[in-house]
Amino acid sequence: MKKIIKLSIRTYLILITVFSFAQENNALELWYNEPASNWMTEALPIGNGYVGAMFFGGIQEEHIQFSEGTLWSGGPDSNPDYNIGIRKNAHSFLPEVRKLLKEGKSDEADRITKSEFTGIINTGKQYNADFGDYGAQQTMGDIYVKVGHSGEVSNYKRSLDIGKALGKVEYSIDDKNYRRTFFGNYPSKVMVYRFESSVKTDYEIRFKSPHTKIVQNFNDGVYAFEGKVADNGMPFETKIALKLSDGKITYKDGVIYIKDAKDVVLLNTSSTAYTLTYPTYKGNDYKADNEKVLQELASKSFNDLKREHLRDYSNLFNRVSLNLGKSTQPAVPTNERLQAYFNGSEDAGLESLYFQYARYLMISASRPNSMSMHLQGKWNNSTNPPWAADYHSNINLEMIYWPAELTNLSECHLPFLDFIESLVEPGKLTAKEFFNTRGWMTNTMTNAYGYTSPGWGIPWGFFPGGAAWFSQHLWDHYDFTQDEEFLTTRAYPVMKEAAWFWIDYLTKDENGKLVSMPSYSPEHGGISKGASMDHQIAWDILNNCIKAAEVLEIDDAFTTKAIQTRDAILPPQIGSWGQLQEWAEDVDDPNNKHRHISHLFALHPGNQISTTHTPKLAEAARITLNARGDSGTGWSRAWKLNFWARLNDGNRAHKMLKNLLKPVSSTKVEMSTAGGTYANLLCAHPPFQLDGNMGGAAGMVEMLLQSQSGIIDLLPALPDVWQQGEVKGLKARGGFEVDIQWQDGHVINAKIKGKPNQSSKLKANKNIIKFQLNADGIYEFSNKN
Ligand code: FUC
Repeated sequence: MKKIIKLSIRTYLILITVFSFAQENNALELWYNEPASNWMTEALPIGNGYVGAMFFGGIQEEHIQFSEGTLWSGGPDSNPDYNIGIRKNAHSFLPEVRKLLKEGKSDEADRITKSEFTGIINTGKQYNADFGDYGAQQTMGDIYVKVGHSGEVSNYKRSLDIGKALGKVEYSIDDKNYRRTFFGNYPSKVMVYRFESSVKTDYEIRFKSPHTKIVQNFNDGVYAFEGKVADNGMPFETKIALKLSDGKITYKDGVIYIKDAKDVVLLNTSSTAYTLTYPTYKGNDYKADNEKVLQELASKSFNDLKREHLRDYSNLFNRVSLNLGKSTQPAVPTNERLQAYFNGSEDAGLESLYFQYARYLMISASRPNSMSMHLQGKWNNSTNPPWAADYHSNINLEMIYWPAELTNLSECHLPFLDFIESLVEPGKLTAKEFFNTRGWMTNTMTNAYGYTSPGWGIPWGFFPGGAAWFSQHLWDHYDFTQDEEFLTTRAYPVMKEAAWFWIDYLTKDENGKLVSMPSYSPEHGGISKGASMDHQIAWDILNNCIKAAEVLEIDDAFTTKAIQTRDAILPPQIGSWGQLQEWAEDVDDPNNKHRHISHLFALHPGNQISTTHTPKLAEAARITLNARGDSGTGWSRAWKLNFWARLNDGNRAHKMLKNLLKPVSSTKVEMSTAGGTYANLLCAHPPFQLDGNMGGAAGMVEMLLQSQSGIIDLLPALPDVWQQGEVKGLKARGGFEVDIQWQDGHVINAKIKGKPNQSSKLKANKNIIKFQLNADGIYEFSNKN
């Protein structure tokens, strides 16, 4: 009796939902009226930190693809000679190349450097265009759920509520209603997929994996697949535990058959033998992991898991809210909304949805003890994804983590910070053997197996700035959290080693200035004697080490050396057409539209150039940005948005946001101007790369709040279209949390939270104000002050 009542209430609720979508105005929802037909552009991402999954919402068959972040091909077990790409004494050519560069013979220097690095892949073997032993991030597999129903479908809706991190598929067939609910639960380490129907329904469930099968079985309602990656034997296991309200389960030849069930829940847990430990990178007891997860799940119902998930998710997500004013919020599917926005309809609601989506993606893909996000976050459906879905250090990985501290998701930064630490040991070998220096370094491409060499793909594989740029994130984590323990035990030691590399690598030019030689401005130009980005990155790491030493009250020989070196680095140069020079030589082409604008690092994410302290350099940066134009790949548009915000040009930054939100459907690799956003709001390089989503959100913060110069600057780059609005919970350096409310482009109220009695400066409506937090750690600014 009780059960019948419950079911009819549920049916009633389903009906209400089904008939109310058209009017529903959930500001934090992506929704569509068709199933996804393309993984990259339309399927919707969910995740539990460890696993990233995409669901399609097919009516006759649901397709859920998933990947676990630690599953990689390549590495030491793919080849017994694997030694993370280190070639002994590979630096012997450096003196000759330096001499040639000093003599101005850059063509010859370019030829020698390229030929010395070419052909050095992990094993010292010939460069292998198929990635060789470098490896790639791997999909784990796909779950297909066939639903036994037929008839005409009405009221179809596929949605993702990013306020709750719940994916949904709802539709009716005749008078029968169907609903699926999908989410990733981080505390219980499980992916949850529920299929409900108002009538008894049959299902067929299959798991498919591109990897080698070791064992597949079904016991006590739990399906298990144990497999391994072909080239390195990396084992993994995925388990699907079934919980049914009613009905009957049978299993045959890899297929689970369910008969007559109204409520079916799949609990999917996955683990691999990978560990983030150089040099072996394995040893995790993946089966014990899964067993433990399932044991703990035994006593939890779907509702328990959902409650636990909502508590965990809201704790992070609800820290920040954003309202950009005037929102038309048209009741059309998100793909149409994106198109309408691009065609010119004002939709501040879409902009804040895009901002919060980045936070959703980060919470779903980067949680303590999970693997660092890669080029696609945690979402990868391939064994051979674009750029191996690896860790690129010359913009991409850093950009992927830009919003972590800014948007109050400090914990989500940790997987990247762990990853950085894991690169120090192999990175020391690379520094020693390739560049004859102390310290650690890493080049353009890095993988899960400590690959830090310059040899994979020349010349673009060569980028000595990787480690120092990564280390900026360690400093930032301290700067935003004020966690001194972290600074002492984790950040500073790694930062210092990254700085040592630069102290040794920089050499004097003919004027006695320190330059990077040989150097290569990311993916642009030839080998040179002074890529500005290198100088700016070296300046940044040394400067951060000096600041860290001040905090920690360390004043040793290293600090002295760091100060001397920082101050002798060739500073950013202004060239003949007023531009900021990309190289030590004044050779920039004003017609060049290259996507990388590496030499503006000092403006963002660096802090060496600003409109207030170095207005001439800021002006040169502006000239460079104008010359490079407002197009580019996805991430390139996002970076330009951040640059314009740092130049205090809100309207131009907003224009870049619009350009980033250009609807794109192509999934092919395009290197110059085809960037934008897919229907599922993932960033299109193209193909899909998460950097643009994250860089876009970070840029929106830079428009509303900046703190890099020691002042909490409110609304530093507010565009005309955001005349009123409110943001709550953003973070500023110094450990402050900031709420801002504005009207007619002016700050009306602001609230700053931090440690009791902490003091700092704030800039609001062009005035700089010194403030001190009260005994409760609060300071309130109001326009009347
Ligand atoms: C860098 C960029 C490319 C792409 C790749 C993953 O090489 O230059 O545009 O984003 O990373």
